[in-house]
Amino acid sequence: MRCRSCRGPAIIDVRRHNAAFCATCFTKHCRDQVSRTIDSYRMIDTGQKVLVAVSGGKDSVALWDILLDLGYDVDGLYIGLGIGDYSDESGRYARDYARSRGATLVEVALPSDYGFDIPTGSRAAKRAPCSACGLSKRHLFNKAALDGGYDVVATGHNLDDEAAVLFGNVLRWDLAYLGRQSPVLPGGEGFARKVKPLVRVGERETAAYCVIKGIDYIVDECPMAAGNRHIGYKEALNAIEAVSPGTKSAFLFGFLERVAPLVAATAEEEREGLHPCPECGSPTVSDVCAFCKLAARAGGAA
Ligand code: Q46
Ligand code: ZN
Repeated sequence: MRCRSCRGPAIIDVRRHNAAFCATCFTKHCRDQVSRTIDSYRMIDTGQKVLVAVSGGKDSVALWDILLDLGYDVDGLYIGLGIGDYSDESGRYARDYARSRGATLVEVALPSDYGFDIPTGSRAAKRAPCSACGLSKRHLFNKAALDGGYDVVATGHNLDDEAAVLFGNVLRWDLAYLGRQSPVLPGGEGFARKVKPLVRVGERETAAYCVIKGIDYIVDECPMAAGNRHIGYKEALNAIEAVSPGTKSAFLFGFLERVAPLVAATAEEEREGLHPCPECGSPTVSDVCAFCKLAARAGGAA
């Protein structure tokens, strides 16, 4: 196996690109994929401040690393979700990485800042843990970005994540979610722009990137992920990808190019019904926003 770029001995193959790379050319390839994604979706304008949501996992630390190497003005944001040892450990990885690069890590903790954690919140609100967690993270990413004067929030969603989300939305023909599925969600009244610069990079590649660059990350899965539908969708897509490399990427990018423009109007309509939450000021379509409702049910305070 020879490196596609320098013809030296390769250490990793990327079957969907029908290519193999040596360590140096592979990290460059990852950076190039991210740079190309940022440019083609106009994710970050010159001089803009970026806040990258860092969980301590491979995707988010790899993204932070790549954005720093590309020269962006980027700080990290770690959210303590109060998921026992998993949260303690993941926070440590995020802090260690920040220290290793002399980078700034903004921290927010649900238990100490809002008086509840994800296990309690999900039980109190009778929501699946990942649903309570997802809505809390969205709220807190946005709030941290607005409070800190950041223009853009970047998350580490990779190709496998986005293809699995798309697969789930298609299986249910959920047009509202399909309309919102984009690598870039525009900013606006009460919203920071949200971007996913890793959509062209696969999960196996972010792991390899971290290993090659000597970046430590939390390997354990979140204990609350068990039974999560998302995992089943990923496995189904992996089975297809194994026999037909490139399918995952064709599925996602075919949707983004050809179908997303047709369903975008559904998301637009939703945005028009937004007004500030009377409790916290975040944009919402209901009387009180989902995060404030969750915090109230869990006995905390937004
Ligand atoms: S942290 Fe939260 Fe994930 Fe854990 S509870 Fe689910 S959504 S699995 S990325
Ligand atoms: Zn609110």
